[in-house]
Amino acid sequence: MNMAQNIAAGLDRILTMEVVRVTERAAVAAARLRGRGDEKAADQVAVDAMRQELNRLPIKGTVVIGEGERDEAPMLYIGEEVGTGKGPAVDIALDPLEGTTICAKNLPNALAVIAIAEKGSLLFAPDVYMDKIAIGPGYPDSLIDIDAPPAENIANLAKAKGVAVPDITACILDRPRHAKLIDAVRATGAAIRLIGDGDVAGVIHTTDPEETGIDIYLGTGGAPEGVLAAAALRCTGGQMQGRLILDTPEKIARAEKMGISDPKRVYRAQDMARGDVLFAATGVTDGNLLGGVKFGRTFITTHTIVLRSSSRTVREIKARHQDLEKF
Ligand code: VTB
Repeated sequence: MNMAQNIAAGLDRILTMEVVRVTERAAVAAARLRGRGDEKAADQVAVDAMRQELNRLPIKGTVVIGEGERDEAPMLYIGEEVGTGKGPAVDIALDPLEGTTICAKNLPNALAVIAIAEKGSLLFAPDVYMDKIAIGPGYPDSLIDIDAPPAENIANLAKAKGVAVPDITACILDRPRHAKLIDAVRATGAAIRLIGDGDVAGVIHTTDPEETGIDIYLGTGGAPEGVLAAAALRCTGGQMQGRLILDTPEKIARAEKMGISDPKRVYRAQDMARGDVLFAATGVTDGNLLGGVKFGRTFITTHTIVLRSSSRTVREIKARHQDLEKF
């Protein structure tokens, strides 16, 4: 395939730049409510801001991972049509404020996040838990296995990285449900970074261990967040496996309605986000990869990462917004 065909086959390149405004705007809105202890308010302003900017994009977009079902989320609900309607038909996964509690407490790694993919290429994940494991790029395929004990995955990773097991750091959500997992990882001698929220960031951090200090992500978190993280990994490289936790007949039925026939299926990143994918995240609070929004006297700065799967380009955009009116 030559370059022109390659471009024609995927998403419009222009979108890579356009999409930055969407997460920037949501991040600025949420950042104004950092550290106020009000998760709901911060989320609400981020949703409003993201929706406004998204509706300016020249796309015929459908939200497939959003704020919830239509009856529970008034905006950016699953199935909502977004964009100007004039442009390519795309599916969208979004989280205007990933880490609402982090933002409310002003702790690291709250993000505004979006992934845009060709129509029909994102997993319709119900809002259930997903068991996840992820590592960064540059390792042999199938080095990790979601069904293997954590000790085995960590030993294999250490060997492939050429370091001792105690030099490996695993990122895990700090939840009582992870007590056994945490014990198992500690028994190996590896280090753990416990995070309060924000497992999209947690998974992405595995892709740049030198910068973030995180080699592997383990544990259960939201399934929608799993799809967003998978979209990012498709662009940066890295491996991820996820399995929906469908432990009640009600959840199995809900998943079935969304087209999931095998409740035990293990999804790799490339199964959750197929085809050409764009991913953007803007830091709301300061984090390991992205700086948070900074409010200056005469300008606002934002820090965004924009990724595209077909070219594997990783762009970091530090923007100085001087027209404060637009926010
Ligand atoms: C994670 C995390 C999110 O939900 O997916 C987590 O990334 C999982 O749910 O930031 P629990 O909080 O029930 O463990 C969040 O913490 C919030 O959406």
